Amino acid sequence: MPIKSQLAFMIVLYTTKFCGFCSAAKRLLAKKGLVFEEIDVGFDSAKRVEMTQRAGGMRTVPQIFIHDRHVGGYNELAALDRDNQLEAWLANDPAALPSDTLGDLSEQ
Ligand SMILES: N[C@@H](CCC(=O)N[C@@H](CS)C(=O)NCC(=O)O)C(=O)O
Repeated sequence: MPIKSQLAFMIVLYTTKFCGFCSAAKRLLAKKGLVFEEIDVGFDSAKRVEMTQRAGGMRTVPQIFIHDRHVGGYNELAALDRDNQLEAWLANDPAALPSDTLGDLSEQ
């Protein structure tokens, strides 16, 4: 079995190439030294359907998951970071606040 398929990634990002919000999300995670699995849905319609279903109908990229829990896009990830909730999500803390309750996400 390839090594990659034995790894369970804590953070999964569905992305496309040439996507500024995807680059911003990857930059934020990389700056924190966090590793993630990236699933490019640009030319993979099955993966795009999988993304949309997992993301509750959201179709924009990126769509981000931590421990299989839906974060949202870059704005929601940035809100988790800004409001010091990212660590709780990474620790899979049930008390972690839902990303859509944080701040005014439209101001990112
Ligand atoms: N608020 C979203 C914006 C994401 C977004 O607009 N992504 C663009 C690509 S960079 C996209 O998916 N555009 C296609 C569309 O809107 O259907 C986020 O923070 O991730």
